[in-house]
Amino acid sequence: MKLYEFALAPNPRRVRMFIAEKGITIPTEQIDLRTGQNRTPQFLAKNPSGGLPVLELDDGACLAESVAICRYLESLHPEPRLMGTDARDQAFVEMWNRRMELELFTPISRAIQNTHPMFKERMKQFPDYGEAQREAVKARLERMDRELEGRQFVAGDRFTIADITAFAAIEFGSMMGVVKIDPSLERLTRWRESIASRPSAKA
Ligand SMILES: N[C@@H](CCC(=O)N[C@@H](CS)C(=O)NCC(=O)O)C(=O)O
Repeated sequence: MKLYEFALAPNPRRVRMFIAEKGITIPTEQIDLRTGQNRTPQFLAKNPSGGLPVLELDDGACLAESVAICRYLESLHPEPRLMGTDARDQAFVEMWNRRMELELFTPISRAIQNTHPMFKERMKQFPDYGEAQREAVKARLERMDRELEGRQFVAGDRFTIADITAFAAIEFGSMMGVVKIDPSLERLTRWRESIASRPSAKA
């Protein structure tokens, strides 16, 4: 197996964290998004969408989409369970992971893509839309602070893929100047510190 990824990008970071939490090792190859290495014919043959990460299996098949990769690794290496235990738990973890993807990761990405100078040359930007997404991120983080009342992690009392998704989004958003967590959001601050202290956060 080989993981194609890029150290600075948030989706590859999700998979790296997942792998680190599993305690497994998978060889990696860096694909530099800044120089368009993901748009070469060789890479598009692996993933026509051009996105990272991609997990190349031993038979040459290429699996894209971060959650699909995590799902596959969870099946191969079930412990620790990061995508839920029984049917009920798995469904709730998925619910939270999708919320973190759709309601946090996506608006953070949209805000960055539409306002950050780094994307100016790469795509048509709509700054007003970017600003609106920034506001949506702020509101979602405030809601997340309320959701964390009485629970240690996003999906309850166990660390799951939903924490990984939220953490990767928030750290990327902070690095790119779109996320700033107000210290008054104490539960969110506590959660973020606790995830940041996990060895997998260094992955
Ligand atoms: N839905 C995909 C998104 C993959 C994606 O968009 N990755 C970004 C990096 S975080 C990327 O490769 N962007 C470059 C591009 O699409 O050209 C996933 O979950 O893996």
